[in-house]
Amino acid sequence: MAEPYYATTPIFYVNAAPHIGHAYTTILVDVASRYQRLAGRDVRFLTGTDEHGEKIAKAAEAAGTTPQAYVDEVSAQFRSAWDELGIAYDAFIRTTEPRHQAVVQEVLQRVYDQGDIIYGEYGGLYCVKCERYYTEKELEDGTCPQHGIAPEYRSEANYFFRMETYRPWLREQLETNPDLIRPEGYRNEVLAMLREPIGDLSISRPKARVPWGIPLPWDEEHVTYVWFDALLNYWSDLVSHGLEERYWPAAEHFIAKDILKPHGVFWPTMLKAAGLPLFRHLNVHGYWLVEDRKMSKSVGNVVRPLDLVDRYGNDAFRYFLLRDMRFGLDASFHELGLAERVNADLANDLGNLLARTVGMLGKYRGGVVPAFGPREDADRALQATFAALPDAVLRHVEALHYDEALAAVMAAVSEANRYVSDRAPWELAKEAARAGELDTVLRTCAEALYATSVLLDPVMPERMATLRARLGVPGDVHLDDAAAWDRVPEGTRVEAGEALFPRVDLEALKATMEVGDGADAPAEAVEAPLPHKPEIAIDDFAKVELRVGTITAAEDHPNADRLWVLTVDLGPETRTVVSGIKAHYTAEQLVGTTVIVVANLAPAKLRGVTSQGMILAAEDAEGTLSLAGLDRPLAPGSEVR
Ligand code: ME8
Repeated sequence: MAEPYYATTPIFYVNAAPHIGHAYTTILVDVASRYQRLAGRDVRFLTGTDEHGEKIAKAAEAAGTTPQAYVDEVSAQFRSAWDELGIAYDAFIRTTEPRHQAVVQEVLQRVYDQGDIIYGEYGGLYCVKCERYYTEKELEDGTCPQHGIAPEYRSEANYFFRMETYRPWLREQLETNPDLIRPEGYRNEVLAMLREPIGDLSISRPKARVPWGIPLPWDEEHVTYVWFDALLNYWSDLVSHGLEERYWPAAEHFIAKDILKPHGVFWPTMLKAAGLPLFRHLNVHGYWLVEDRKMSKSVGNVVRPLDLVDRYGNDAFRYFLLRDMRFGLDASFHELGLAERVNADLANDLGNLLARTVGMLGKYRGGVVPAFGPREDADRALQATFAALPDAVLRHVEALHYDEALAAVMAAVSEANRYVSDRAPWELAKEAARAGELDTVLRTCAEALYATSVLLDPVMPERMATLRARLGVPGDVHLDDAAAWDRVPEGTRVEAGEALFPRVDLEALKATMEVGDGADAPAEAVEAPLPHKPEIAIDDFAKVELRVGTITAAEDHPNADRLWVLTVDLGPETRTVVSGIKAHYTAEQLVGTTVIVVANLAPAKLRGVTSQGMILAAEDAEGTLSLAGLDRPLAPGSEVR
């Protein structure tokens, strides 16, 4: 039987519609699952929604509806967003489902019966958005590090899970199994948390205050809704289908760093107390930042995934997210970066290989794939590059290096493009005696494209299926097909068509961004980057001759009120420079001032007076002008370098 693989996303809170961060984790797990399916493993992919609690109840109240009606609606929004993003999950769990609640109650009772849940009074600083207490030390400037808001002091009689008891055990687990939490930086963070007492975990609230939760089986006056409810989803879904033995040992959790403590500390200790084995890995990624800030509704920088899908297509969007984030680190989202990535990798490199291959097959072989002719070293070298990729890609994916997996495939696509240029099939086509070689080149290109379509299938399932259909070989694929080099057999008819990934018009995009930046920039938006001119080489800059000058006279321009006609002493020479700074400087202010002059500017007539150079000045956003000068006196004519 195929080796099992069980991958999970966090279950998302239903107090807001999904944004690019939720989409990222879910796409990531979709891609991870699809690679494992492609490699023949027995995959189960679970996602879902976290529906209980105080903030959900408040959101429902604000929406003027009941909690149940509210969570039904928002949970459905998540599901339909995942459908649009091509997420092939196997199971979707909602914490309000009876099948989940039954498992939570069963586990709670077990842990309670063995004495690991106690009743007590607790006072502390509570962040309602995180639904947990914080220690003073965890706060940043007195605020919750996730939400930047001050937690409120709360004191309540609740039930507590005796988490502290399991601290030594958990440290030992992390030491003997260094891979359990990865990348390593997050494992170290958890180890640091475990150096000091972790306290006991509050797991219930009085029903009278917060009814929206799961009743404790031994005390109907209290409900659980916090982490004891949410984390158990990973287990309850399996139990409700009788699949726990098959999949639990292969559990791979994917989360972002915001919920590291609940997953790295609460969850393993809960599992231990419940007598259950640990998951296989906790995989922790960084944040998508928008213009270097965390996304938030109040800043107004929330990026909606479906808007981007509308503009760029789902597969291109998925590709970008995985290619441009290094797992574990934060990444900054910018739409221009997305557009540039789509153009460079997909429209240019991959699009070019497809257009060339189909074009040449049409032109030289009537659109029909030939058998291989004689093969040379160059043909074998390209085949060898692709043959190594299925293993390499799977290794990268299993090590969470998604960006490197995609970079490796795209490097092979670039190599295929270079191969076409080097083998110059258009030259081979001129000589009848080289028809066999031409066959080899055309067939090699078709196989390279097919292999690419398999290797990128988990990331871009829809477009890669279209690519295979264009090559005349639709149908299911396995990762090994990428190395087979015989999947586009002789006689297959290829089809030309529209570009798989249309090129994005970057200039038009930049123009809309400029308009957009002014019109809907949120009040606290970060400043736009400088509008840089195109980069120049040092040699270009060296062409500009800048010299120190002293203004010796400033006269009115005969034909223009806003211009001064300046006489500038450059040492051995005197120049006349017409300058538009009259609104900023009087003649008295100017005469005797040291300035920087562009000395080799071609002379130009300005309203009838010839100007022999230009003086440099800076202007700020408010329109205040300041002449560029020197911080100590130098002789006129000295060169500025
Ligand atoms: O915490 N960048 O739900 P949640 C990347 N219900 N990923 C991001 C992100 C960003 N800027 N913002 C959010 C909860 N995410 C609990 C989880 S699990 C048993 C209970 C993703 O709706 C990322 O996966 O706040 C993060 O961990 C998750 O959304 C938090 O989702």
